[in-house]
Amino acid sequence: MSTTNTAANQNGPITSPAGQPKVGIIMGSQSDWATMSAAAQLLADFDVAFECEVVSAHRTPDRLFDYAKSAKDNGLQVIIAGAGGAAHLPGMCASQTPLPVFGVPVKSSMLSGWDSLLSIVQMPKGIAVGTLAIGTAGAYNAALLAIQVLALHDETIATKLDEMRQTQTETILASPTPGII
Ligand code: RP5
Repeated sequence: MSTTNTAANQNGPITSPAGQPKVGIIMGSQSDWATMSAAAQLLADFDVAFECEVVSAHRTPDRLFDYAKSAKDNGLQVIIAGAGGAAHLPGMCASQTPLPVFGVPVKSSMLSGWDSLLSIVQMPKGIAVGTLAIGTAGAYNAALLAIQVLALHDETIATKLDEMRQTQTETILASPTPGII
């Protein structure tokens, strides 16, 4: 399957850093990109190479199986899968790869993402999906977890992660009084 490491949304393209993609970001529809672009942006900010694909569990099942079965051999180390509604994508992907899969529930129009959350989080025992929060916070944190996994064996990423967390802490400590920035 051909993959891309540049994805575009209304805010412009997010281009992966050069090199072998380590993180695969898949989503069930183009409509999920508004949410999942938060994951791509954080990986780009951390200089972690990624690839992005629209892969639907129910509309393109063969494409999903091809992607998941070949992901490890293709050099990926983590997969982030976002979907909305009856969100089978993360679980079905996890069933076809030994790589860690982080699932992002996309906020749906009818049930505000409760459907997405419950269908991703309630994996029966035996196949694991790490489930994140609904929406862009979940997509961002999925990328953060992917970065934390990679940091176990990459000192450069680990150092950036430490710096990011330190900056976050200092930002709060610099303005601890509500309403006074
Ligand atoms: C799911 O159905 C996708 O993940 C998306 O969140 C939802 C709606 O898809 P579209 O109708 O916008 O293509 O498969």
